[in-house]
Amino acid sequence: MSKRKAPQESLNEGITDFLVELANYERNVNRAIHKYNAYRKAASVIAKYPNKIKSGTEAKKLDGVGAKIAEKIDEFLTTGKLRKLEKIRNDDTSSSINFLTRVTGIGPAAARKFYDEGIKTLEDLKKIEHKLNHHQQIGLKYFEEFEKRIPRSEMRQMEELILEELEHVGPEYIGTICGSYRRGAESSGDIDILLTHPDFTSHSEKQPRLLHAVVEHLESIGFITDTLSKGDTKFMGVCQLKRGEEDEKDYDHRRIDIRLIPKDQYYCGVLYFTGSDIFNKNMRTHALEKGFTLNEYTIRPLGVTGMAGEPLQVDSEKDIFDYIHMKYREPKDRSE
Ligand code: DCT
Ligand code: MG
Repeated sequence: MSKRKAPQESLNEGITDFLVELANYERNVNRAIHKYNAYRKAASVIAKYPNKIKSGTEAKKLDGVGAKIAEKIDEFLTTGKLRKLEKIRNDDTSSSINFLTRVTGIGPAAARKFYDEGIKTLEDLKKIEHKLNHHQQIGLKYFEEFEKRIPRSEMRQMEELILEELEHVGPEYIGTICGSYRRGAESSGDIDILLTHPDFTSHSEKQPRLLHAVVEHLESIGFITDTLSKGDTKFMGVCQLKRGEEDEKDYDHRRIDIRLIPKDQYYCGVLYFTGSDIFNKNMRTHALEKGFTLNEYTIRPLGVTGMAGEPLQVDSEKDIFDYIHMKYREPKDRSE
């Protein structure tokens, strides 16, 4: 999961920017995930709105924009700023905690703890490096590089390399680069790869070798440079493209997640990890309305008592849309 979302370009950029800033504040400082979701949702519907918003009342007609957000939009449109945000930006606690959470491995709770210990800046973190866990140390080491979004052209090169190397590890592997890249984004925050293999299903034994063989191979060719965590089905780490002869400088280190998914759950996984997160939420809600429960693993019918039944067979993403009577949406049309 990437930390820095691409700014949403739209006619109403001023509004969507302040909503995203408020969202991050609620998540990182107050740990109020519902408020975070509400601001993100409002930002996302406003980003898609084709007109320049002239008042809170106009914005309030959109699904996901309530009275309180409408009020803030009015304040922003009339004064050009938001007192709440000015306060947050000037508040030492909020700005420090918000900053610390930009380091991968530091979540809202750890950020609060560091802040309480007087650790507020990158320099402070460097001084107590020995007290950080391995994940946080790597986050610190590559802080500047991880802040940069990955251009689509570089994502394409990595996709080509990964899929080719996968073939070398075993011709039966199936791999998909999901996340914002699959949705066609011009830049991505990280690389989200899903893998499956016909030998691995939800009924078979665990097969960590299937994942580890791929990781070890990508390490051996120097593509994977660091490991943040490595489990039976999920690898989190760092990768870097090798500089070619025509390249003027080295490529940046990038965050990479690789997940091994049972074959029968692959398309639920691909759907989920393609996102966006807001699209997923809306699709889950739609599924519930149609009497199904959908998550990153399975889609199951809900009985009259609300109990979930056995997982339905899924052989493509489209199968999932079909079950819940939703018109198929190409990845590029899944921003919400
Ligand atoms: N996801 C989700 N809910 C979350 C987090 C993630 O449904 N709370 C899914 C949807 C996207 C996918 O996982 C990958 O997550 P990210 O990498 O955070 O999102 P992204 O769309 O790939 O964006 P970015 O370009 O910033 O990586
Ligand atoms: Mg991503």
